[in-house]
Amino acid sequence: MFEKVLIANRGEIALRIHRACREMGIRTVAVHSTADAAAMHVRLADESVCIGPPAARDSYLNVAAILSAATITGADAIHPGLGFLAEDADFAATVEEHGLTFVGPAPEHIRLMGNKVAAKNAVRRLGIPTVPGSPGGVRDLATADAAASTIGYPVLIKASAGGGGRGMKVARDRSELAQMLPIAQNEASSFFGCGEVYLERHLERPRHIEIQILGDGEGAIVHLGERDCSLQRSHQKVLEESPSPALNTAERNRLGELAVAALRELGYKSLGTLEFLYQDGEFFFIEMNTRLQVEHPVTEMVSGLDLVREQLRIAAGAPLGYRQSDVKLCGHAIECRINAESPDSFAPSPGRITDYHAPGGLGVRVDSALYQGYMVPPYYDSLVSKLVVQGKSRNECLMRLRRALEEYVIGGIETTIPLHQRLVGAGEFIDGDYDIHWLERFVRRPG
Ligand code: MV4
Repeated sequence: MFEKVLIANRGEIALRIHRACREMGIRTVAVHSTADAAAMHVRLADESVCIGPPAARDSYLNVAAILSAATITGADAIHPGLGFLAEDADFAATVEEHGLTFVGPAPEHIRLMGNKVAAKNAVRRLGIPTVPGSPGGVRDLATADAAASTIGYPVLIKASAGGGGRGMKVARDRSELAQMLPIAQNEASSFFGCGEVYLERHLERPRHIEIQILGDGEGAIVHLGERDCSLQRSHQKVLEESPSPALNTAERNRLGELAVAALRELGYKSLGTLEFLYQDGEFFFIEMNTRLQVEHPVTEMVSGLDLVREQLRIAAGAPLGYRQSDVKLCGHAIECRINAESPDSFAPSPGRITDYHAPGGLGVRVDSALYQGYMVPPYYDSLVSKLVVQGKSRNECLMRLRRALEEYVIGGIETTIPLHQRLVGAGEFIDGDYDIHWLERFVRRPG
């Protein structure tokens, strides 16, 4: 096992990784920007190195500074966390070239899944249903319109190097396609540094269901059930749950078995998530994430596995050590993402935490790097806490979640706790009756 791991991240996820390392007897190195000198991940780590000024490009994305920090502290592995460098195949390769271990998949798998067209074609060949779309990138209107006619309008124009929904455009007919294609191409090059776009049939009201995979790259690979991530606004997930209220055991097993077979064939190593749109009883693959995800705790709560420990074990060359039949998914878990934002306008609300009291009790988990007196900096993602609740049934989970949300005190800044309090009382949410568009309308309803 590693002796020392450098955590190339910040906030709650850096703390989460630190905790797994601690339990495994691994020493930790925190890296931080000047804005994060007093952050909890820095305070708890065995060692810390300041890697630059507040702007992420100069600190958490500064590859040279991070590698220097790893070298001077004698770390033997780098955990990238999520966001920042977690899905940068070049970074993963550079880490390995420096004789360090990258805690994550092989660089070639990160690279493959980073190109959305290549990813779709690869998984389709491995037996996974994908959204009908153009066979490759589309450059000009003639190619695009021919593809759209085969697919059937409305179509969605997506960036090949994209993901997360930025720059997507809907076209309902040829004239909208003519109008939107150049806009989408321009946005793709400015957002992602690659102007290639592709087309997909636009699914109008799907759910977003993703399946968690864990493999050792040597043939041992399991799925850990799904997460329903349909509750989002502006392409930011707000609440995730497992299992999905929309799936039955047969559907879950079918999807899990397809995903496992495909990734075994690929020789996939480490954690990974296959994202699907689910509509009218059918699954369509859209993208794969090759990293630990924000919402991993809901899977941990139903599976009983520590996903970061598993990631570290596998990166260190250990075999998975269990089979699908050993994986037992129990009960129900829900995660509420708590952001430092106005619950009404969603305007960022950085500032000093004046009061802090986290909920506790049976089945309640809080992943947060907040503490009383901490200053939430304005430079980064506004996620400040994840409240994760588990119960034997979805109803028990909801009862516990309402109670935990009532107990949670975060004073001095605005947070989205009041939005979650409203959400857990909404009839459609209680019934599990929602798609990817439902929350956008709900947040505009008068409270
Ligand atoms: C789609 C779609 C409808 N049809 N693809 C948005 C994020 C990116 N990962 C994929 N996204 C979508 N792709 C087809 N063919 C609708 C979305 C989408 C969405 C997906 C998941 C969760 C929330 C969403 C919100 C708006 C649009």
